[in-house]
Amino acid sequence: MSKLQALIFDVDGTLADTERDGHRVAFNRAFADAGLDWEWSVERYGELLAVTGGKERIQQYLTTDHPAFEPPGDRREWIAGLHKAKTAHYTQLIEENVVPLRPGVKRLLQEARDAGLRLAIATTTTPANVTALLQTALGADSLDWFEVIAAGDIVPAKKPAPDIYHYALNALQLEPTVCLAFEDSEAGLQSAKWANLQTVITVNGYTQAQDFTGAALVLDHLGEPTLPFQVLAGTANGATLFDLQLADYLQAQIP
Ligand code: XBP
Ligand code: MG
Repeated sequence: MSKLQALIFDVDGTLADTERDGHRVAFNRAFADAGLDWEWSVERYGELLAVTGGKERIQQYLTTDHPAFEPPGDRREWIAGLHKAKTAHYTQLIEENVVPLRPGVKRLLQEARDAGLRLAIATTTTPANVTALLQTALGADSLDWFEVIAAGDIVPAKKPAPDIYHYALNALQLEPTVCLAFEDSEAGLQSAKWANLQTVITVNGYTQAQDFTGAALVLDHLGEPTLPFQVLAGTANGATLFDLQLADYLQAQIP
């Protein structure tokens, strides 16, 4: 049995609850800037999250909700421009600190750093969004905490495809058996599972009813000393917060 060597984190919904008050609001602001009367409600956005990736989400929304809409010029370029405006709004919102990190995230990252574990990120979101969140929530040097930041269009296929995890594992030069992934969604779990990673899920409002079959552990959040987590599926070996002892325990279950 090899020892745990790296933790690989998803960003949206896992490090922070960015979708409802971050991404959704930014999309709506970009639509308004473009003179479009489109407004993604909290509920509708939850449905649209079935498609990962912001550009892909806009494309899907056009197909289902505005099939007759003809963007000026090239459709792909127009979507890319709209998405660029969304990214600008999103990073501004994040820099205004509207979305805190989820419970236990900073604590676990610090514990992992102190123990010399390697850290990586595997996310669908645009790299600028990751930079804004990490620097705002964890400080200017926090990008350096992560040996690999695999994000956005760096791979051809977004989650649930495993490409982004393959990319991260390849950059780390590690086998999946010595890593643990952290995700919040079914698409994220699929992506990690197809890359043969054991995965810990922390659910959120948008993902709590999803199917997490095959996850190593499903929690409401990672927990803090004063805020114990709830185990929704799997066994946490009596722990009340997610620490490296629990990470080692889960990794030891890998056949
Ligand atoms: C997150 C996403 C992202 C964000 C928007 O998925 O689906 O698309 O909603 O980001 P995951 P961009 O947490 O599984 O990585 O607009 O920058 O694409
Ligand atoms: Mg996510």
